[in-house]
Amino acid sequence: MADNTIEILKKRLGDSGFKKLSVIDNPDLHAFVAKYLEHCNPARVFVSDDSPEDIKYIRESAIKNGEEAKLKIEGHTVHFDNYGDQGRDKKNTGILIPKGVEMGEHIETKDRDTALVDIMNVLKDSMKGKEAYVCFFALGPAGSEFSIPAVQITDSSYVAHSETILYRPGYQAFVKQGKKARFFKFVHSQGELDDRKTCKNLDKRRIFIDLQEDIVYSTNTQYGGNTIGLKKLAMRLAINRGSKEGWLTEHMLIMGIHGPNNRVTYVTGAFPSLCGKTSTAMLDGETIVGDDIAYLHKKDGEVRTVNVEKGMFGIIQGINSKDDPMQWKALNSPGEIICSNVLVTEDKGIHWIGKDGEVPVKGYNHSGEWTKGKKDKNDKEIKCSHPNARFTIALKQFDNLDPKADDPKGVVVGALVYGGRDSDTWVPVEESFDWAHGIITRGASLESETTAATLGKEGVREFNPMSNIDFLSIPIGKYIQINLDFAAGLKKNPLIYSVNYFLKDKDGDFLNEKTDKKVWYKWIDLRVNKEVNAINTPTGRIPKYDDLKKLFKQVLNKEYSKEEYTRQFTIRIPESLAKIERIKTIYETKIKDTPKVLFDILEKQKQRLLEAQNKYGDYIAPDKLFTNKKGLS
Ligand code: OXD
Ligand code: MN
Repeated sequence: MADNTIEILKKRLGDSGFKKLSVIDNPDLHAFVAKYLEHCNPARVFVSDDSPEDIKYIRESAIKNGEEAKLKIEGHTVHFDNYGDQGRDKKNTGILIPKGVEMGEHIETKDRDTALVDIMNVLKDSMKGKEAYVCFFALGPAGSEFSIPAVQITDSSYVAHSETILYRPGYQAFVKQGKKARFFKFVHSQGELDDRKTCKNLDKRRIFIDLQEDIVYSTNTQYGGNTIGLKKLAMRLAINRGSKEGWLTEHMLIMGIHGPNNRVTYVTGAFPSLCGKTSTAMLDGETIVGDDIAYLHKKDGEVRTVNVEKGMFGIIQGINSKDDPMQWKALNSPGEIICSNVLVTEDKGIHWIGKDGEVPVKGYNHSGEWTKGKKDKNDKEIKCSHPNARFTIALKQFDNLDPKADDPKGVVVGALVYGGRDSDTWVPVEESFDWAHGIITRGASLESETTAATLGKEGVREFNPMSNIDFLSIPIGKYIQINLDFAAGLKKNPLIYSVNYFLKDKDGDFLNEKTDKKVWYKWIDLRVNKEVNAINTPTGRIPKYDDLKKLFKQVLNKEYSKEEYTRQFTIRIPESLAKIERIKTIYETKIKDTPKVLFDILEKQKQRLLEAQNKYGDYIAPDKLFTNKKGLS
């Protein structure tokens, strides 16, 4: 350790903290911690070595500091973010880039030199009078080649507490790896707090990602998506690192589908927010490995994946006893859970939009004291909870945790799934012809319709390739090329699917029940294991009626009629052609580095659709395509 680093650390950390940090033989780490503690100037510093006492200290500090309050159920606490700080702040989140580097118009960037001066100004003395926490985590399972060590400095006990639930401990990995650790670094300060312990200066929010130093800065915000460094902030660093090393960081769930004879087929799934990602990962009868972020590596000709996290920062809106039995059970049982931006009632119970039972008439929520019908200063009704209210919970609290969730080797990926909110184009489930076709026509063409809950106007299609657009730290064209190249050298490519849980009929009614998705995944398992044929369509391969009829009976004990099948799986030519045009235009006009193959694959799909339209008309029932064995793959 350099002399002045030792001096600063001794002064800032006290004996116990200094000892914990000195055990790690990594001068870069020491210099980083010293630099930001000196600059942010907290009154005290707590260094966690992941011992049960240290974790307990962090948890209790959150209550003592008033960032969390205890709820009626043992182990449950509530946290509030200031009004208007309940979501990812896209505008003030930026990748820092040196002059001359371009990321393209979909990626928010800031000039690196200017932003670093700015952030250092905002961070100066930002922790004054407060305690800072220095915590170590691993992004990925212990002892795994996939895993990346990470250090977080924060003055928020809520952030530190959340991370102990969501991420695996990392202190031992730092000790073991010493100088060799290639770690990510996070500095967060909530800045000044009001008397509700929420951020006072939201106008000074900054979330800056410095790819050059692998550091993310976050200030004047508390919402988890902006502050929990290891979540979406680390994702940007990891996408960038993976792009140089030949592996992928994806916004994907990982789940085990349980097929015949105790077989388990692992699939990953990418869905934009509020499109059924967590409910898919939590399908009953299947097992969960992760619900949000996956690292994918190639190993011995196979694709393997791990969950970067060990917990869930789940959306609580809509969780009810019928549709989400496992989450419902956890939310009603003792155990460690942080609920954020929900309604707290007088008896310290909680309520949220879509919970079973009557909405209480009053309580306390993200807007302060709340009564039914309360309006904000824009005359907008404030619901009992925020639509993006969350709960933070360790996956081990669920009965459906997959036994391989912590396997350092990861799990073998049988299929990748892409899904968005799409009322009129994609059929409920469809297989791509091959890897490149899947990456381009599913992943790179992913769109999702906005919901009333999240944005002003409902039903507007947003382009969101791989559901990763908000987290990219490399230009989109390059990202797509890396996805395409990923299949090189594989012995067996995972299959690629699209799913659509939101298809509607002409009257605007959903064509599927929420639970139907169980069947789509069982069919995917059968396909990956080559146990059923599928019908070739111009856009991919769809299930045969007889196979689905059997699965609906087996899985849901439901009689699935031919009429339902035909309505759901009709190929919609005008809508499919319109989608190709929309996607092509975006890549042609807005993305400078689009790989040429994207246009070739879309053009071929267009030609197949036009040919089919000529032959069969605008709407093609599956039966027309499946008249003999020739239509099968
Ligand atoms: C999340 C998100 O919080 O994608 O996972 O917004
Ligand atoms: Mn997410």
